[in-house]
Amino acid sequence: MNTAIMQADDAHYMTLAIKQAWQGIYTTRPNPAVGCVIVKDGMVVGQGFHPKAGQPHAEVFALQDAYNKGCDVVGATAYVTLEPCSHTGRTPPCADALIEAKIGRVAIANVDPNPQVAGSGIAKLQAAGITVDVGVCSDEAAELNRGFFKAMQWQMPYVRLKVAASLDGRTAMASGESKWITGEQAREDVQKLRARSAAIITGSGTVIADNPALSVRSQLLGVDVAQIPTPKIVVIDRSQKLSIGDDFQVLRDDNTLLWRQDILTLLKTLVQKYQCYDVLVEAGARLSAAFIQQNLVDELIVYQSPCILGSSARAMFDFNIDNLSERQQFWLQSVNHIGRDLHLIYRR
Ligand code: AOF
Ligand code: ZN
Repeated sequence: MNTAIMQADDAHYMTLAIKQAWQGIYTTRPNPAVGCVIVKDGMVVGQGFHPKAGQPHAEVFALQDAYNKGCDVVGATAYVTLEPCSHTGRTPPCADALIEAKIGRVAIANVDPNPQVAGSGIAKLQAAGITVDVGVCSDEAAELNRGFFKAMQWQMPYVRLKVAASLDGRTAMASGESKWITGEQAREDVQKLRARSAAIITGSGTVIADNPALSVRSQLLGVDVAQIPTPKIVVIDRSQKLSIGDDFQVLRDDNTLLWRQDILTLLKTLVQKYQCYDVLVEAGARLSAAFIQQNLVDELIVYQSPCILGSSARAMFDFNIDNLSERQQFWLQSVNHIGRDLHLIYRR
Protein backbone atom coordinates (compact mmCIF):
# COMPACT_ATOMS: atom_id res chain seq x y z
CA MET A 1 0.00 0.00 0.00
CA ASN A 2 1.32 3.41 -0.90
CA THR A 3 0.46 5.96 1.73
CA ALA A 4 -0.74 9.08 0.00
CA ILE A 5 1.46 9.09 -3.07
CA MET A 6 -0.47 12.18 -4.06
CA GLN A 7 -1.08 13.06 -7.63
CA ALA A 8 -1.56 16.66 -8.65
CA ASP A 9 -5.33 16.87 -8.33
CA ASP A 10 -5.94 14.25 -5.65
CA ALA A 11 -6.92 16.76 -2.96
CA HIS A 12 -9.28 18.51 -5.38
CA TYR A 13 -11.17 15.35 -6.32
CA MET A 14 -11.21 13.99 -2.79
CA THR A 15 -12.72 17.29 -1.66
CA LEU A 16 -15.52 16.68 -4.17
CA ALA A 17 -16.00 13.16 -2.79
CA ILE A 18 -16.17 14.57 0.75
CA LYS A 19 -18.81 17.04 -0.43
CA GLN A 20 -20.81 14.14 -1.81
CA ALA A 21 -20.51 12.31 1.50
CA TRP A 22 -21.89 15.26 3.50
CA GLN A 23 -25.20 14.81 1.70
CA GLY A 24 -25.76 11.63 3.68
CA ILE A 25 -24.77 13.03 7.05
CA TYR A 26 -28.28 12.95 8.60
CA THR A 27 -29.50 9.71 7.09
CA THR A 28 -26.82 6.99 6.90
CA ARG A 29 -26.52 6.00 10.56
CA PRO A 30 -25.50 3.60 11.89
CA ASN A 31 -23.52 3.44 8.67
CA PRO A 32 -20.82 6.04 8.00
CA ALA A 33 -21.34 8.88 5.52
CA VAL A 34 -19.24 8.09 2.43
CA GLY A 35 -18.76 9.79 -0.93
CA CYS A 36 -17.15 8.70 -4.19
CA VAL A 37 -16.02 10.52 -7.32
CA ILE A 38 -14.76 8.75 -10.45
CA VAL A 39 -12.30 10.61 -12.66
CA LYS A 40 -11.19 9.62 -16.13
CA ASP A 41 -8.75 11.65 -18.24
CA GLY A 42 -9.16 14.65 -15.97
CA MET A 43 -12.97 14.58 -16.13
CA VAL A 44 -15.42 13.71 -13.36
CA VAL A 45 -17.48 10.96 -14.97
CA GLY A 46 -19.46 9.74 -11.96
CA GLN A 47 -20.25 10.72 -8.40
CA GLY A 48 -22.35 9.38 -5.58
CA PHE A 49 -22.83 8.99 -1.86
CA HIS A 50 -24.24 6.45 0.56
CA PRO A 51 -27.75 7.73 1.40
CA LYS A 52 -29.02 5.23 3.96
CA ALA A 53 -28.21 1.91 5.61
CA GLY A 54 -29.59 -0.87 3.46
CA GLN A 55 -29.14 1.09 0.25
CA PRO A 56 -26.10 0.74 -2.04
CA HIS A 57 -22.79 2.27 -1.01
CA ALA A 58 -21.21 5.38 -2.50
CA GLU A 59 -19.04 3.51 -5.02
CA VAL A 60 -22.05 1.75 -6.52
CA PHE A 61 -23.92 5.04 -6.96
CA ALA A 62 -20.86 6.67 -8.55
CA LEU A 63 -20.37 3.78 -11.02
CA GLN A 64 -24.08 3.84 -11.82
CA ASP A 65 -23.90 7.60 -12.39
CA ALA A 66 -21.06 7.12 -14.89
CA TYR A 67 -22.88 4.32 -16.73
CA ASN A 68 -26.11 6.35 -16.82
CA LYS A 69 -24.19 9.10 -18.56
CA GLY A 70 -22.66 6.60 -20.97
CA CYS A 71 -19.14 7.15 -19.63
CA ASP A 72 -16.34 4.62 -19.72
CA VAL A 73 -14.64 3.97 -16.35
CA VAL A 74 -11.98 1.47 -17.45
CA GLY A 75 -8.65 2.64 -16.04
CA ALA A 76 -10.31 5.55 -14.20
CA THR A 77 -9.43 6.71 -10.68
CA ALA A 78 -12.05 6.34 -7.96
CA TYR A 79 -11.80 8.78 -5.03
CA VAL A 80 -13.51 7.29 -1.99
CA THR A 81 -13.70 8.94 1.42
CA LEU A 82 -13.60 5.53 3.16
CA GLU A 83 -11.91 2.28 2.24
CA PRO A 84 -14.23 0.31 -0.08
CA CYS A 85 -15.80 -2.57 1.80
CA SER A 86 -14.81 -6.19 1.22
CA HIS A 87 -17.60 -7.85 3.16
CA THR A 88 -21.16 -8.74 2.30
CA GLY A 89 -23.31 -6.79 4.73
CA ARG A 90 -26.68 -5.42 3.74
CA THR A 91 -25.07 -4.93 0.30
CA PRO A 92 -22.34 -6.74 -1.72
CA PRO A 93 -18.67 -5.69 -1.46
CA CYS A 94 -17.73 -2.40 -3.14
CA ALA A 95 -14.17 -3.64 -3.74
CA ASP A 96 -15.65 -6.29 -6.08
CA ALA A 97 -17.75 -3.67 -7.89
CA LEU A 98 -14.65 -1.52 -8.52
CA ILE A 99 -12.62 -4.53 -9.71
CA GLU A 100 -15.40 -5.63 -12.05
CA ALA A 101 -15.64 -2.10 -13.46
CA LYS A 102 -11.87 -2.27 -14.20
CA ILE A 103 -11.06 0.86 -12.23
CA GLY A 104 -7.31 1.53 -12.50
CA ARG A 105 -6.58 3.38 -9.28
CA VAL A 106 -8.39 3.96 -5.99
CA ALA A 107 -7.53 6.93 -3.76
CA ILE A 108 -8.88 6.57 -0.22
CA ALA A 109 -9.07 9.13 2.58
CA ASN A 110 -9.31 6.72 5.53
CA VAL A 111 -9.09 3.01 6.23
CA ASP A 112 -12.47 1.63 7.35
CA PRO A 113 -12.10 0.90 11.09
CA ASN A 114 -15.01 -1.58 10.93
CA PRO A 115 -13.34 -4.89 11.95
CA GLN A 116 -15.19 -6.58 9.07
CA VAL A 117 -13.22 -4.37 6.65
CA ALA A 118 -10.09 -2.86 8.31
CA GLY A 119 -7.68 -3.09 5.41
CA SER A 120 -9.15 -6.11 3.65
CA GLY A 121 -10.88 -3.92 1.06
CA ILE A 122 -7.51 -2.40 0.19
CA ALA A 123 -5.87 -5.83 0.04
CA LYS A 124 -8.59 -7.10 -2.29
CA LEU A 125 -8.16 -4.16 -4.68
CA GLN A 126 -4.39 -4.56 -4.73
CA ALA A 127 -4.62 -8.29 -5.32
CA ALA A 128 -6.63 -7.44 -8.45
CA GLY A 129 -3.80 -5.18 -9.68
CA ILE A 130 -5.42 -1.86 -8.77
CA THR A 131 -3.16 0.93 -7.49
CA VAL A 132 -4.33 2.06 -4.05
CA ASP A 133 -3.29 5.27 -2.29
CA VAL A 134 -4.45 5.93 1.26
CA GLY A 135 -4.53 9.15 3.28
CA VAL A 136 -5.74 11.75 0.78
CA CYS A 137 -7.49 14.50 2.82
CA SER A 138 -7.82 12.09 5.73
CA ASP A 139 -8.49 14.75 8.41
CA GLU A 140 -11.22 16.44 6.39
CA ALA A 141 -12.89 13.11 5.66
CA ALA A 142 -12.65 12.01 9.30
CA GLU A 143 -14.90 14.96 10.26
CA LEU A 144 -17.75 13.17 8.53
CA ASN A 145 -17.71 10.17 10.79
CA ARG A 146 -16.31 11.05 14.19
CA GLY A 147 -18.90 8.87 15.92
CA PHE A 148 -18.41 5.86 13.66
CA PHE A 149 -14.61 6.03 14.01
CA LYS A 150 -14.69 6.42 17.78
CA ALA A 151 -17.22 3.65 18.27
CA MET A 152 -15.35 1.21 16.04
CA GLN A 153 -12.10 1.91 17.84
CA TRP A 154 -13.20 2.38 21.46
CA GLN A 155 -16.76 1.03 21.68
CA MET A 156 -17.71 4.47 22.99
CA PRO A 157 -19.82 7.10 21.22
CA TYR A 158 -18.61 10.54 20.19
CA VAL A 159 -20.23 12.90 22.69
CA ARG A 160 -21.21 16.45 21.82
CA LEU A 161 -22.45 18.64 24.65
CA LYS A 162 -24.41 21.70 23.64
CA VAL A 163 -25.06 24.80 25.72
CA ALA A 164 -26.72 28.11 24.97
CA ALA A 165 -25.24 30.77 27.20
CA SER A 166 -24.75 34.45 27.79
CA LEU A 167 -21.43 36.29 27.50
CA ASP A 168 -20.90 35.62 31.19
CA GLY A 169 -21.54 31.90 30.79
CA ARG A 170 -25.07 31.82 32.22
CA THR A 171 -27.75 29.54 30.83
CA ALA A 172 -30.90 30.61 32.74
CA MET A 173 -32.13 33.08 35.31
CA ALA A 174 -32.28 31.97 38.97
CA SER A 175 -36.01 31.33 38.44
CA GLY A 176 -35.21 28.93 35.61
CA GLU A 177 -36.42 31.36 32.93
CA SER A 178 -34.35 30.83 29.78
CA LYS A 179 -36.58 31.39 26.74
CA TRP A 180 -34.69 32.70 24.88
CA ILE A 181 -31.06 33.61 25.44
CA THR A 182 -29.82 32.90 21.93
CA GLY A 183 -31.47 34.08 18.72
CA GLU A 184 -33.73 32.22 16.36
CA GLN A 185 -30.99 31.27 13.92
CA ALA A 186 -28.84 29.71 16.64
CA ARG A 187 -31.84 27.72 17.86
CA GLU A 188 -32.49 26.57 14.33
CA ASP A 189 -28.86 25.44 14.07
CA VAL A 190 -29.43 23.06 16.98
CA GLN A 191 -31.68 21.13 14.60
CA LYS A 192 -28.59 20.16 12.61
CA LEU A 193 -26.92 18.85 15.75
CA ARG A 194 -29.98 16.80 16.66
CA ALA A 195 -30.38 15.47 13.15
CA ARG A 196 -26.76 14.26 13.20
CA SER A 197 -27.20 12.49 16.52
CA ALA A 198 -28.27 8.90 17.01
CA ALA A 199 -29.20 9.68 20.61
CA ILE A 200 -30.05 12.83 22.56
CA ILE A 201 -29.42 12.71 26.29
CA THR A 202 -31.15 14.92 28.79
CA GLY A 203 -31.95 14.85 32.50
CA SER A 204 -35.18 14.46 34.45
CA GLY A 205 -34.73 18.02 35.79
CA THR A 206 -34.80 19.46 32.26
CA VAL A 207 -37.83 17.33 31.32
CA ILE A 208 -39.75 18.53 34.37
CA ALA A 209 -38.72 22.18 34.03
CA ASP A 210 -38.96 22.66 30.25
CA ASN A 211 -40.94 19.70 28.89
CA PRO A 212 -38.82 19.75 25.70
CA ALA A 213 -39.75 17.69 22.62
CA LEU A 214 -36.08 17.22 21.55
CA SER A 215 -37.44 16.46 18.10
CA VAL A 216 -35.95 16.91 14.64
CA ARG A 217 -38.38 19.12 12.79
CA SER A 218 -36.46 21.61 10.71
CA GLN A 219 -37.31 22.09 7.07
CA LEU A 220 -33.92 23.74 6.64
CA LEU A 221 -31.80 20.59 6.81
CA GLY A 222 -31.88 20.10 3.05
CA VAL A 223 -33.22 16.55 3.32
CA ASP A 224 -36.65 15.03 3.75
CA VAL A 225 -37.11 14.84 7.54
CA ALA A 226 -38.91 11.51 7.09
CA GLN A 227 -35.61 10.02 5.86
CA ILE A 228 -33.79 10.91 9.08
CA PRO A 229 -33.77 8.08 11.61
CA THR A 230 -35.41 9.43 14.78
CA PRO A 231 -32.77 10.01 17.45
CA LYS A 232 -33.20 7.87 20.54
CA ILE A 233 -34.13 10.06 23.50
CA VAL A 234 -32.47 9.21 26.81
CA VAL A 235 -33.68 10.75 30.05
CA ILE A 236 -31.29 10.28 32.94
CA ASP A 237 -33.39 9.89 36.03
CA ARG A 238 -31.24 8.62 38.87
CA SER A 239 -33.68 9.64 41.56
CA GLN A 240 -36.58 7.91 39.76
CA LYS A 241 -38.85 10.92 39.48
CA LEU A 242 -40.36 9.89 36.15
CA SER A 243 -42.05 6.99 34.36
CA ILE A 244 -42.63 6.26 30.69
CA GLY A 245 -46.12 7.48 29.87
CA ASP A 246 -45.95 10.50 32.20
CA ASP A 247 -47.40 13.68 30.77
CA PHE A 248 -44.19 15.09 29.28
CA GLN A 249 -43.51 15.21 25.54
CA VAL A 250 -40.51 12.84 25.56
CA LEU A 251 -42.16 10.34 27.89
CA ARG A 252 -45.14 9.78 25.65
CA ASP A 253 -42.82 8.16 23.13
CA ASP A 254 -41.76 4.51 23.34
CA ASN A 255 -38.50 5.49 21.61
CA THR A 256 -37.44 7.07 24.93
CA LEU A 257 -35.11 5.34 27.36
CA LEU A 258 -35.33 6.21 31.06
CA TRP A 259 -31.86 5.59 32.47
CA ARG A 260 -31.13 5.08 36.16
CA GLN A 261 -27.55 3.85 36.20
CA ASP A 262 -24.27 5.72 35.70
CA ILE A 263 -23.54 7.63 32.51
CA LEU A 264 -20.44 5.64 31.52
CA THR A 265 -22.55 2.48 31.39
CA LEU A 266 -25.16 4.40 29.42
CA LEU A 267 -22.65 5.44 26.75
CA LYS A 268 -21.32 1.89 26.39
CA THR A 269 -24.89 0.58 26.17
CA LEU A 270 -25.78 3.13 23.49
CA VAL A 271 -22.99 1.77 21.29
CA GLN A 272 -23.38 -1.92 22.02
CA LYS A 273 -27.13 -2.30 22.21
CA TYR A 274 -28.45 0.54 20.06
CA GLN A 275 -25.61 1.31 17.59
CA CYS A 276 -25.71 4.96 18.61
CA TYR A 277 -22.29 6.38 17.68
CA ASP A 278 -22.97 10.14 17.77
CA VAL A 279 -24.70 11.40 20.88
CA LEU A 280 -25.78 14.86 21.91
CA VAL A 281 -26.15 16.01 25.51
CA GLU A 282 -28.75 18.76 26.00
CA ALA A 283 -29.05 18.93 29.75
CA GLY A 284 -28.97 21.19 32.77
CA ALA A 285 -25.96 22.37 34.73
CA ARG A 286 -25.62 19.36 37.00
CA LEU A 287 -25.84 16.59 34.42
CA SER A 288 -23.66 18.57 32.03
CA ALA A 289 -21.09 18.92 34.81
CA ALA A 290 -21.16 15.17 35.43
CA PHE A 291 -20.28 14.51 31.78
CA ILE A 292 -17.43 17.03 31.91
CA GLN A 293 -16.06 15.81 35.24
CA GLN A 294 -16.05 12.20 34.11
CA ASN A 295 -14.19 13.26 30.99
CA LEU A 296 -16.92 11.95 28.71
CA VAL A 297 -17.30 15.00 26.45
CA ASP A 298 -15.46 15.00 23.12
CA GLU A 299 -16.89 18.24 21.85
CA LEU A 300 -18.39 21.21 23.64
CA ILE A 301 -20.65 23.35 21.46
CA VAL A 302 -21.45 26.78 22.83
CA TYR A 303 -24.00 29.13 21.32
CA GLN A 304 -22.94 32.37 22.96
CA SER A 305 -25.36 35.26 23.07
CA PRO A 306 -23.97 38.81 23.36
CA CYS A 307 -25.77 39.56 26.63
CA ILE A 308 -24.89 39.54 30.31
CA LEU A 309 -27.21 37.88 32.81
CA GLY A 310 -25.40 38.57 36.06
CA SER A 311 -24.17 36.42 38.90
CA SER A 312 -27.53 35.27 40.24
CA ALA A 313 -28.26 33.58 36.90
CA ARG A 314 -27.41 29.89 36.55
CA ALA A 315 -23.94 28.80 35.53
CA MET A 316 -23.23 26.50 32.59
CA PHE A 317 -21.76 23.77 34.76
CA ASP A 318 -22.63 23.14 38.37
CA PHE A 319 -19.45 21.92 40.02
CA ASN A 320 -16.56 23.32 41.99
CA ILE A 321 -12.84 23.22 41.42
CA ASP A 322 -10.39 24.20 44.14
CA ASN A 323 -7.17 24.69 42.22
CA LEU A 324 -6.45 26.15 38.83
CA SER A 325 -4.41 23.06 38.01
CA GLU A 326 -7.62 21.00 38.16
CA ARG A 327 -9.39 23.06 35.52
CA GLN A 328 -11.16 21.31 32.66
CA GLN A 329 -9.20 22.36 29.59
CA PHE A 330 -10.61 22.49 26.07
CA TRP A 331 -9.20 23.73 22.78
CA LEU A 332 -11.05 26.01 20.43
CA GLN A 333 -11.77 24.18 17.19
CA SER A 334 -13.89 26.71 15.29
CA VAL A 335 -15.65 30.07 15.60
CA ASN A 336 -18.61 31.20 13.52
CA HIS A 337 -21.34 33.82 13.62
CA ILE A 338 -24.89 32.53 13.61
CA GLY A 339 -27.19 35.52 13.44
CA ARG A 340 -26.33 37.71 16.40
CA ASP A 341 -24.72 34.84 18.34
CA LEU A 342 -21.35 33.11 18.30
CA HIS A 343 -21.09 29.42 17.49
CA LEU A 344 -18.05 27.99 19.27
CA ILE A 345 -16.79 24.44 18.99
CA TYR A 346 -14.29 23.22 21.56
CA ARG A 347 -12.62 19.85 21.73
CA ARG A 348 -10.66 17.96 24.34
C1 AOF B 1 -18.20 1.44 1.50
N1 AOF B 1 -18.89 2.45 0.93
O1 AOF B 1 -20.47 4.00 0.97
C2 AOF B 1 -20.09 2.78 2.94
C3 AOF B 1 -19.31 1.77 3.55
O2 AOF B 1 -24.51 -3.21 5.94
P1 AOF B 1 -23.82 -2.56 4.79
O3 AOF B 1 -23.67 -3.48 3.59
O4 AOF B 1 -24.43 -1.24 4.40
O5 AOF B 1 -22.33 -2.27 5.28
C4 AOF B 1 -22.09 -1.30 6.25
C5 AOF B 1 -20.61 -1.16 6.48
O6 AOF B 1 -19.95 -0.83 5.25
C6 AOF B 1 -20.26 -0.02 7.42
O7 AOF B 1 -20.24 -0.44 8.77
C7 AOF B 1 -18.88 0.39 6.94
O8 AOF B 1 -17.89 -0.47 7.43
C8 AOF B 1 -19.01 0.20 5.43
N2 AOF B 1 -19.53 1.45 4.85
N3 AOF B 1 -18.37 1.15 2.81
O9 AOF B 1 -17.42 0.78 0.82
C9 AOF B 1 -19.83 3.12 1.58
N4 AOF B 1 -21.08 3.43 3.61
ZN1 ZN C 1 -19.24 -0.84 0.32
